[in-house]
Amino acid sequence: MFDILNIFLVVFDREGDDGKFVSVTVKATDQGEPSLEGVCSFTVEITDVNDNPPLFDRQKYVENVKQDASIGTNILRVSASDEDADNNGAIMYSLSSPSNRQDLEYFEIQAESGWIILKKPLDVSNIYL
Ligand SMILES: [Ca+2]
Ligand SMILES: [Ca+2]
Repeated sequence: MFDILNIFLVVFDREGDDGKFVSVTVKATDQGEPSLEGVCSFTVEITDVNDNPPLFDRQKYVENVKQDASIGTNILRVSASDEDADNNGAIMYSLSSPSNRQDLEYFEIQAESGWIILKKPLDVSNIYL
């Protein structure tokens, strides 16, 4: 005689309350009178999927830079974190400016550290107000 096997479908959240490991106890019960039982347990390690985007510690960074700042000046450092593991949580920084591509000419960013560095002199004579 077989018991009906109930299967519960759950979605594990590795970065949430579930944690990296899930442990379950299995119980075997005989049909004797009185019935006896034995138990064992098994543990499943939840491997990571890339379900978290990098999050910056701020929505917007603002920094003052002197007009005569020299090329190579460290302007500011951005920082993002990602809860996923290994490559899923490894962050590379890059710059983009969809609205004004010329702005990109002034700066470069170190892909791993997040430091933004002055690449071209800031020439106020090019700024028309
Ligand atoms: Ca994940
Ligand atoms: Ca991620």
